[in-house]
Amino acid sequence: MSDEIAKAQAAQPGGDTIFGKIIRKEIPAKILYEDEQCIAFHDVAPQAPTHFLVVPRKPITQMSKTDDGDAALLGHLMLVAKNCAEKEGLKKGYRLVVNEGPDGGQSVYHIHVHVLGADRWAGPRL
Ligand code: TR5
Repeated sequence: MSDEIAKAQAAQPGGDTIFGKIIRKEIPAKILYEDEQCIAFHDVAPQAPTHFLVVPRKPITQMSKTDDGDAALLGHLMLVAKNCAEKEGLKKGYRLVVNEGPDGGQSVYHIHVHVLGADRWAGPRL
């Protein structure tokens, strides 16, 4: 089993996460952008030449726990992802990914949008 899959299978929802510590500036991160609703920072283990995360300050654990009241926040995360991708110079495109639960490969239970640019696997996909 790959390290990433093992981490995802072992991860448990609930409690504070490493992203809470980054949001509170208790541990460092390469921050690209922040506002009153969210923060964007580079992934510590990039899966593409450009790989950053957009994370809401609200500690929603995962996509399956969102509801209609989160619609504006979720939309905001997407727009911040787009704006940061432009600032990072991803002119030829990028992927936005949200992993959900053990089978979705989620390892950190604080919802986040991955932004992957200049992905060597980019191309037609589902
Ligand atoms: O697997 P999911 O979708 O939950 O994504 C979690 C992501 O968080 C992975 O891509 C990790 O590489 C990333 N991650 C994990 C840590 C971390 C991080 N990104 C930035 N800074 C991090 N720190 C300081 N510590 C981590 N454990």
